[in-house]
Amino acid sequence: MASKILIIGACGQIGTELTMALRNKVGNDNVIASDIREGSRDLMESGPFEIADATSFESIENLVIQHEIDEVYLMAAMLSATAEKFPMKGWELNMGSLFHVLNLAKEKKITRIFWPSSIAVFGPSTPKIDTPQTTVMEPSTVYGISKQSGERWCEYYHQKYGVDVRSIRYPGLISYKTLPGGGTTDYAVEIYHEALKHKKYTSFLKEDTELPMMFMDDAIKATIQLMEAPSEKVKVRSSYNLAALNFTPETLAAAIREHIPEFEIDYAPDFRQAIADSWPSSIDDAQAREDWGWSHDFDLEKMTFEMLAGLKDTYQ
Ligand code: AKB
Repeated sequence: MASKILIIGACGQIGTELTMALRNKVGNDNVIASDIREGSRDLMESGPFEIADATSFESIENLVIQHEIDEVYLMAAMLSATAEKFPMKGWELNMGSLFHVLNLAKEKKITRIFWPSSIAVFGPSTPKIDTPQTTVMEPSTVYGISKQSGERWCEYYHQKYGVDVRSIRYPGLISYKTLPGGGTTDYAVEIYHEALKHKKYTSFLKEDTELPMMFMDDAIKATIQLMEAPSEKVKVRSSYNLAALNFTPETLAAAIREHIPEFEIDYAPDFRQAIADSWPSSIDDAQAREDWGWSHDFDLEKMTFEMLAGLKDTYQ
């Protein structure tokens, strides 16, 4: 029998594309999408969907039992900018939901977990360039603190209880199918929409703020690759550094101008600038490349082409 997958937070930016990719791979009925709200029509119509609150152990456990779930992808999270506004809610969602799935795995009700971490685990005292897998980690945001604590708990549950939990420190993710919500790297998605809509964008980060980023297709590829890797190859049980490209608002605008020459950008940094300034500019992901063969496909030019092509119809 095919293994059954539950995606919690399936209607978010990553969850939507991950659900569709996994449904294509293992069959629509084997991937149960769940979220606190309904999502895109494709997602809702292509397979089973359940409304569930990630902070309720009972709702998650019920879904696991009812659908005989083996693997859980826990994609529900409050991102960096929103969690600064609602610290306790951010902590409760990000940590509470993780404990629920870790405890279900400890009780042997599920066999494998994917949980996303983030470059937000790093902080101002971390080396900024080519940030190593193992280094100083003193995150200065609520989101970063929750992700770093989560990583420690993942490793702990793996070592103490043998829980098969796997994780990636995602950089900023760029996609055209679903909008991100509440992150510091969201500007890199908004800019494409505004370039097509108004040929102008005001960035909430300064022109020279360099951050690690990745096109969504690469992030989905990495996630599935990590989950399919033989257990002995997954040597890091906190979370893997993962990298593809790094750019600033200025270089991204220049890449867009190759397609839309009249595109203009200006800058009005807000509270998200301080968050971005505390994060790395580039990441060393040698361990992911070595342990389970990760490699990325999209550079800035290829991603920009795909983003503009993918959004064109929406704004014509
Ligand atoms: C955010 O900006 O909060 C996220 C992240 C880097 O984890 N995109």
